[in-house]
Amino acid sequence: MSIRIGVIGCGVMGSDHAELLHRGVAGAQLAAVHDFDAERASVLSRRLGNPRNIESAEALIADRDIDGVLIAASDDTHAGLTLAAIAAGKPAFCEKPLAATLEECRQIMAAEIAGGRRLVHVGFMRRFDPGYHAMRAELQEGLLGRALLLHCIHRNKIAPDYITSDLVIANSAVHEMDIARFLLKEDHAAISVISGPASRYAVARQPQVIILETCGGAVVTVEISPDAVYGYDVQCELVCEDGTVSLVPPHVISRRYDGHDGIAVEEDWRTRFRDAYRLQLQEWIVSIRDGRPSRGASAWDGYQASRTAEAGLAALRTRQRVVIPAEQAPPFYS
Ligand code: ISE
Repeated sequence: MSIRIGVIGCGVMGSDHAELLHRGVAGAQLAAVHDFDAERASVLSRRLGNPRNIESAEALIADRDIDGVLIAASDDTHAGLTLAAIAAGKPAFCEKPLAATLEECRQIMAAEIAGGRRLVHVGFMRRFDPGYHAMRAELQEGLLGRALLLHCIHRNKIAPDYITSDLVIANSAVHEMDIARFLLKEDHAAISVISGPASRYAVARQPQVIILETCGGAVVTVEISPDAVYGYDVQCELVCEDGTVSLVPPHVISRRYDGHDGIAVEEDWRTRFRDAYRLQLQEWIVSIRDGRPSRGASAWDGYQASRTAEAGLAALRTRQRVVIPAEQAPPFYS
């Protein structure tokens, strides 16, 4: 029997997830959609096999014919909807960020713990990217020795107008904060941020260079350029005692055409991480079918990423190195 999913939020990310559930994920059924703009939900429903268009998010979560809830509505709704799914005893896939505040993240974890079941998956899709996966496995195998440094580059073509310097940290760099924890298996201990000059394409925000220090002593450098113009580009190199390992852009062809020889640069994260998004949803569906927690980012992971992002915002404002106090994961999450 298929796992029946209801998607809340039919914007760019919600539509992509809905489309994958409809066409690209085995064992899933796109059973319902909801958007505060009912017409937008109808258009999506018509395009994807006519799942029910349910009038409210609450009704969708409570619906007896929905097995799991995918939350891709605006960031400020994430906490309330995730808490409602937990209260209904249903698995919730929540797009990043888990919540708008750390207090809300804590409420979500408290609700999960009180219910005694891990129900929350946070949509940090890079954890399912085959490249990052292979890098982590390489480190685990131990051939390269201990990890010393991690260099991350994250460039958007041209970020949307609403992206401010704060959001460069909270919306974009948060992926690097999560993937660094995932690769190195160490929490962050401190963060520093230095702003570069604004590009002439977007004077209202600046590129940021971030330095993260991990609890184990590794150092992570992160460049976030929201307006790189030439395309979407994510790079990562892990420097270990005996060698390094890097991401290779996932392309199967190189083209010689019109005076150029090379591989195309992606437009945005939706194409660059297409496989990661699909594999992530596949794992979520299998976890629901098997009645176990998803192997993706947990509420604890979502909370840790948000803690580092919040410390990053303080570092951006004060131009000081900000210490992130150590917090032990509750046994429920280990
Ligand atoms: C966006 O919200 C994402 O999540 C993308 O993965 C990231 O690359 C982009 O910078 C963000 O704005």
